[in-house]
Amino acid sequence: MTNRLLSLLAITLISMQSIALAHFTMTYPSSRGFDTLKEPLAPCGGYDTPTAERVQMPLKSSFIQIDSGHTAYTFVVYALLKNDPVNPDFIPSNLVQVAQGGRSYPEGACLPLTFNESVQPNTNVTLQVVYNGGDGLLYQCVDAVLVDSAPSFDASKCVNADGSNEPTPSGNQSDTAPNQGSSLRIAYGFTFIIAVFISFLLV
Ligand SMILES: *[C@@H]1O[C@H](CO)[C@@H](O)[C@H](O)[C@H]1NC(C)=O
Ligand SMILES: *[C@@H]1O[C@H](CO)[C@@H](O)[C@H](O)[C@H]1NC(C)=O
Ligand SMILES: *[C@@H]1O[C@H](CO)[C@@H](O)[C@H](O)[C@H]1NC(C)=O
Ligand SMILES: [Cu+2]
Repeated sequence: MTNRLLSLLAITLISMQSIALAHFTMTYPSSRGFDTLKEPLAPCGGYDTPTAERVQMPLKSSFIQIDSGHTAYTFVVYALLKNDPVNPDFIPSNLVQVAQGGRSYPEGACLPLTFNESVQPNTNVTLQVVYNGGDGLLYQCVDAVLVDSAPSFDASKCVNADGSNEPTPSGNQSDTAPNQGSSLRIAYGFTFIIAVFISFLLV
């Protein structure tokens, strides 16, 4: 009976650990696809094929909304201006950085994108989010078309879980990130050690 209880506790702790490893999801617009285990695979988290239908995104005041499982992270968003990109196209010489920064709170975050003047309306673009929450680089992509007017694009989806309502310009806010990141990692590590210890007791 005690053993059952202990193993239940160990399983619970281990599954909590997996939830903590949920990394991040692209919530708006939806990414090509999400798979926790494949998210570390460049360039697009295991989803190598552009979607048949491209989502309309505005050239100005554009953004990507993500849901972060990590409390602290940095990110870079790249644009690849190509109609049917394949994996070898995702090389530095083809990628233009359209956002960069860091956040020190989990869950919803609005990542504003800045396209330069030379990008014309109706340009096909694949946006690649590269996210670093401290457990390796993670990738998500969305295939879009940049337009002057995007009535289907819902600006109200741009929400920051820390309550800040402005899409922070693509600045560098990573200053406070490292401390919180490491304390979070220590907490996860501690949970893991306890789980392993309980499992050991059962042997
Ligand atoms: C502007 O963006 C285009 C495509 O995104 C890129 O090819 C070009 O180098 C950029 N120009 C500048 C000045 O950054
Ligand atoms: C953009 O891609 C779509 C298919 O997703 C294609 O039909 C369209 O011709 C492309 N636009 C340009 C400007 O090449
Ligand atoms: C971000 O800010 C930190 C601290 O101010 C600085 O050391 C770092 O170079 C900046 N990174 C980028 C990419 O600008
Ligand atoms: Cu993670």
